Amino acid sequence: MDIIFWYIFAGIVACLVAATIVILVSGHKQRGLEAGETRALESPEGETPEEAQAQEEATSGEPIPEGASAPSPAITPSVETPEAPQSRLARLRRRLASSNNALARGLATLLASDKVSAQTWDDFEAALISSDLGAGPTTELIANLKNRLSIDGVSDPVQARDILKEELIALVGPDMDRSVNVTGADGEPAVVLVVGVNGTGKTTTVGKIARTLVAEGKTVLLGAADTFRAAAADQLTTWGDRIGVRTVRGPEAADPASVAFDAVNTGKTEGIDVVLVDTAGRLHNKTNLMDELGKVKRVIEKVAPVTETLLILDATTGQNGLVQARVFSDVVQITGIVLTKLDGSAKGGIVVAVQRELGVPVKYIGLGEGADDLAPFDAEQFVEGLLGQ
Ligand SMILES: Nc1nc2c(ncn2[C@@H]2O[C@H](COP(=O)(O)OP(=O)(O)OP(=O)(O)O)[C@@H](O)[C@H]2O)c(=O)[nH]1
Ligand SMILES: [Mg+2]
Repeated sequence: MDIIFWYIFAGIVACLVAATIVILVSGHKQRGLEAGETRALESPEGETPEEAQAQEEATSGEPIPEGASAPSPAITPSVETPEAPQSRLARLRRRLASSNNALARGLATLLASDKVSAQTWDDFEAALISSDLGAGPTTELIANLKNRLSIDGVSDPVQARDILKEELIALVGPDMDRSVNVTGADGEPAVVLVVGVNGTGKTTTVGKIARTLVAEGKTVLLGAADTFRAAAADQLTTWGDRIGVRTVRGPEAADPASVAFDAVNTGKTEGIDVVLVDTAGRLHNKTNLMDELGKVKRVIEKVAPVTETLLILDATTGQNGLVQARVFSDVVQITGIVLTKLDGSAKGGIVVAVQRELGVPVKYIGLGEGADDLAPFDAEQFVEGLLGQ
């Protein structure tokens, strides 16, 4: 009798355990199915749920715990909206008048003097020279100022400041054509080639220019023709990804000319407006590297003309930059200059010096490491920035 009771009891317990297992397993499957469906809805075409989860983790910065249900279907925007280029210099120009700015200091001393003596002029001249303005423009500016201040008999500091401002703007060249040619011929993309020595800010500038173009509603493609370091293509791709712009890249140590060719060719096939080509930093006195750069440009032009060749100069290198500028200009005809790092210890006079050296305008200035800290150059706003206005 006892044995029969225990048999029945064991049977009931076994049934209960089996039922519990069945319920648990089917509940788990159901949750997995729901999560999979939600991800499939949110994933772009062709993306696997695993890729989608990896992307979600990358976007949120937090891993999704295993087995947790999918987040609400609200789509988080992963693509940034860059700042419109027109407003940038107004926002950034205060960064020009740093305490290291010899030009601003010299002007302040001149304006603060009750009586402008020969010594004051000498000091001012020294300040202009040490602001990287260069000897020629310095002599010119001093002569014009002496002339105008004495002829007009100016003693009012506000009026004197206005005269200085006018003369500086004239030196910087308010009438130079600073437009960046980003319009390709019919059916061809515009091609912007970016060159310069190591570490001047080429890749960063390509990323920043891409943002200004996207803000203007243009379609953009990046070409990672710096195949020297694997990390260079990754760096560029990161800039592009932030604004939904694709990067064409080749295998490590690939021929940079062939990557540039592929990028421009892809741009042409896909009807892209502008292809921006980043190149490896190279010392201007390394002949083989400079030849390689010449080849990059020639090979691109088998597909479409290069509409803009921008030399990226680190403004903090001062007069040394001028030597680089000359050599680069000989190899690939430079059509515009980008002066980066003008927010640091750079001296604003370099703008005038480099334009005189190459006869080519400064088209953009870099004023910080932020993604939108690149501004189209404007002579008047630049001088106002130098004067701390
Ligand atoms: N403060 C400041 N830093 C800048 C500016 N532009 C670039 N940089 C910084 O300069 C450093 C070098 O920038 P990259 O863009 O990598 O320079 P690169 O010319 O591509 O370097 P290579 O490819 O190695 O020749 C980075 O730390 C940038 O953030 C600028 O306008 N202001
Ligand atoms: Mg680079």
